[in-house]
Amino acid sequence: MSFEEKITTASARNQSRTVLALDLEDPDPSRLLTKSMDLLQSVKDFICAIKINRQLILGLGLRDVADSIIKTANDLSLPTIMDAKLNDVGHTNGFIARTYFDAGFDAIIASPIAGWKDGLDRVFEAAKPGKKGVLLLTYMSNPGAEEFYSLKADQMDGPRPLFEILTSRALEWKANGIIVGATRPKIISIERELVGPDLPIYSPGIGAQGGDAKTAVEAGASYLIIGRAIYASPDPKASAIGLRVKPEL
Ligand code: O7M
Repeated sequence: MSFEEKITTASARNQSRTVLALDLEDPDPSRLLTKSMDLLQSVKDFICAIKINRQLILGLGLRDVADSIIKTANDLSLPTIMDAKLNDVGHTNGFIARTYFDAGFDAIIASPIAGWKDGLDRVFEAAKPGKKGVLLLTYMSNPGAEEFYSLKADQMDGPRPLFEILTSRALEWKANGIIVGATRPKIISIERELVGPDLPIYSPGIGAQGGDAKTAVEAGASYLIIGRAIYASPDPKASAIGLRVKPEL
């Protein structure tokens, strides 16, 4: 199954749009692993994918993440997304993407700012043979993101904000989804207009960063990336249930 088939199937099965951001921290690797696995078991029926970022890879090492978390995710039929935010020249982008895909990740996150030629081209090349996914960051959730993503740049048809240009590139390059902060529902709706109904929009920034799950979905988000509102809650399972926004039938 491709990444897209896996996430749509899990979303329908668990009636959830939640991508769990597994961002737990602990200086002791074995405690970090236990906490991560416990969390996963308690929310597995209420999420549709798992996002892992570099802080977990730094804490546990890629091999341990592959042997424990990715293996468990596969057993639970939940796809895994590596939040690498790739943004380098082609050969290192390609190496990093291949390494994560070989370890078992179903999708990877990259920043489109590096451009196509000898930049993102290698990430898309690495994704192709195994039906892996590439998700591109087009507008971040933090307040400082406005400094750059809203800057206007001259195009053939006049000045356009950077985030709109990045979104057009995501379509052109056939990305499997774009990432737009849930803290910016207006931007989500503009991007939804630009990409049409089919390209998934992933929205982080729910709860701890001030975004609201239902508002983001109403604005056009397809999936919600949620971390602290679940794992830092006194009852992660109840929070995962409470934050669940069901996919349309
Ligand atoms: O729900 P939180 O705030 O605890 O965590 C949000 C997660 O989403 C965390 O894993 C961040 O790395 C990620 N994220 C953002 O918070 N904002 C962004 O603009 C982009 C991301 C992200 O997932 O980028 C790929």
